[in-house]
Amino acid sequence: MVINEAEESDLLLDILDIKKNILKMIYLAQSGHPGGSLSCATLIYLLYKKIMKFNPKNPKWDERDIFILSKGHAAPALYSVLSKIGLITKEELTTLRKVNSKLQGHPVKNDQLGIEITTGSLGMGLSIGVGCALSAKLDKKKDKLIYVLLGDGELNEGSIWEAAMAASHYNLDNLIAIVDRNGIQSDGFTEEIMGLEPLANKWDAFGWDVIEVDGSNIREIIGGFQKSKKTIRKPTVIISYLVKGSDISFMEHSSKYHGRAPNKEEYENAIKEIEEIEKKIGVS
Ligand SMILES: Cc1ncc(C[n+]2csc(CCOP(=O)(O)OP(=O)(O)O)c2C)c(N)n1
Repeated sequence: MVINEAEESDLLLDILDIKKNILKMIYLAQSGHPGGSLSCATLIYLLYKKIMKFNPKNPKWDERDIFILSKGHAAPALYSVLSKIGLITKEELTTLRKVNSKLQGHPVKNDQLGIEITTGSLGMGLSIGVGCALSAKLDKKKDKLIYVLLGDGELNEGSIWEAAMAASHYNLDNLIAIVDRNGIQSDGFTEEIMGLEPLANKWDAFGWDVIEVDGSNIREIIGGFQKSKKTIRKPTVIISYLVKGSDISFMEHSSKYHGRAPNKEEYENAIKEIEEIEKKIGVS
């Protein structure tokens, strides 16, 4: 699948719109996780828009691929993408974290909205993904793929590595883990808190096929996902190098906005920064 320049611009503009909604939701709620939502927005959107078998008109379609947001605190990114593809209304987005809202701070399974799995307690998603992948194999659903998005800080959880062992033991080539390698967790840099490097070698040693991509490059991400579909008898991990708080200068490369909502001035400045990028790409 080759994308031309016009399509690339359209995708970039969609992603910027998704980022504006992430900021708006968290600003209105005055609570949430902007940094890690902004870093992974591109990955989630490309999965739904270009990669996964998924029909927004029938989110319960039995043959669909499954997306599990293991780093559940990035729920605003998932909700904004689901809104972009028509499953969540813009009004609903403004209810983030409100009492009785379907859009809680971490995803709660909801078949109508396309939210596959309840997550938020880090370290669970890959084990759930192993279960879904095994189940698809048992059901002889050869083309059903399971995608699990993990944070790099989340890799501190021992259960991730138990699941990693199981996935290669069972030759789960229908399981694709994606690591949001933004290098920062709640309170600082991953390499200072619990070093992960050499991360690619670790996954390789656990029996996984490893693909590394520049997560700011749409073509590279799509290429990585396409390559992952060709892996045989092994699970695949895509380590995606990303920027925490990406596209907002004062949020980038910092843990300050890991779990802190922007105030009014910060919110307005963040939106202005995105509008500037939109102008450069050529939004009318
Ligand atoms: C089991 C568990 N422990 C602690 C937390 C609190 N927590 C939420 S986000 C986070 C840091 C996650 O870092 P990372 O995976 O790198 O996320 P990202 O930078 O991609 O947002 C922590 C410790 C949690 N949600 N679950």
